Amino acid sequence: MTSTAFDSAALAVSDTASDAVSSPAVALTIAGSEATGGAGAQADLKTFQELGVFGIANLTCIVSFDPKDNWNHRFVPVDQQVIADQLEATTAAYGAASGAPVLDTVKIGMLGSPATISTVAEALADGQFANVVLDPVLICKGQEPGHALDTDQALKAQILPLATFVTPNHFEAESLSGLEITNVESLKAAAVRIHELSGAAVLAKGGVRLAGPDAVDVYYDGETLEVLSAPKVGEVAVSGAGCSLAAAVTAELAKGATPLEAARTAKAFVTAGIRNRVASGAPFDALWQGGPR
Ligand code: PXL
Repeated sequence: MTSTAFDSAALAVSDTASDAVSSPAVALTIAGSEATGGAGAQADLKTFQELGVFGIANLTCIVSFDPKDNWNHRFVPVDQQVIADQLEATTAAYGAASGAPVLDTVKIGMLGSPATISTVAEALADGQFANVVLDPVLICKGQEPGHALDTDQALKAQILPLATFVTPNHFEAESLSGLEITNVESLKAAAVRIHELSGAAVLAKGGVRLAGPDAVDVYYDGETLEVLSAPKVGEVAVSGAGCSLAAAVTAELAKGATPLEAARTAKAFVTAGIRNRVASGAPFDALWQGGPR
């Protein structure tokens, strides 16, 4: 038997030893499905599991890349009532009154339309969530630009004010801050500006978009400004890096870490996942959440 093979004998023993229920930290991702498994809800759930958190996904949309059309994104929204139903089921199962592990930490990934943004904002408004991690996925390759602009504006107006932690990439940080980002100094300025706008802790990602040997991210929470840096692994972005970073922050917050600790752990998790990435026939390799093992 290899070390990774499933050990059914050990399972049988532990089955009889205890039937106590488990109480892991729990976290919800409200996100889109990305069919190839690199990004979106799939990346979030894998990250939660690797970090010891019971993961829940409520789907907002289904994205299927189109290999016949330059890998543009085919985007299908989930019906608004179905999104609301998922949120209702989840918050009832893990609400404060449920007697179950309490769900107070949520990650928000791709919402994709103004209608979905309103549905999600409404569900978050009752304040169940102490930690709201927003990965402000602003544009989906192949989405119609007019539609994407409405979505950006709705996200800024309705979801950003609810966030306690925001993880913009280079493009999203420019869009949210209104600043041009060309180096670490301007990335810092953008992180400060986004904190001022939102009140949230900010982890602004330079990734491979800034020149230099290191992948640099900037953390700012109103008091602490910290540059998180790791040697770049190649110069090409890896699918799922942004989703997994925000998901790792979410998992750590669900377990009780401070925002700064969560940011540091997430950076290390993603760096190891990129080093051990999975080759894909799509234009980007995919981050491997098992990499840190
Ligand atoms: O990486 C951003 C992202 C998030 N969520 C979904 C996606 C993508 C990118 O493809 O498809 C569902």
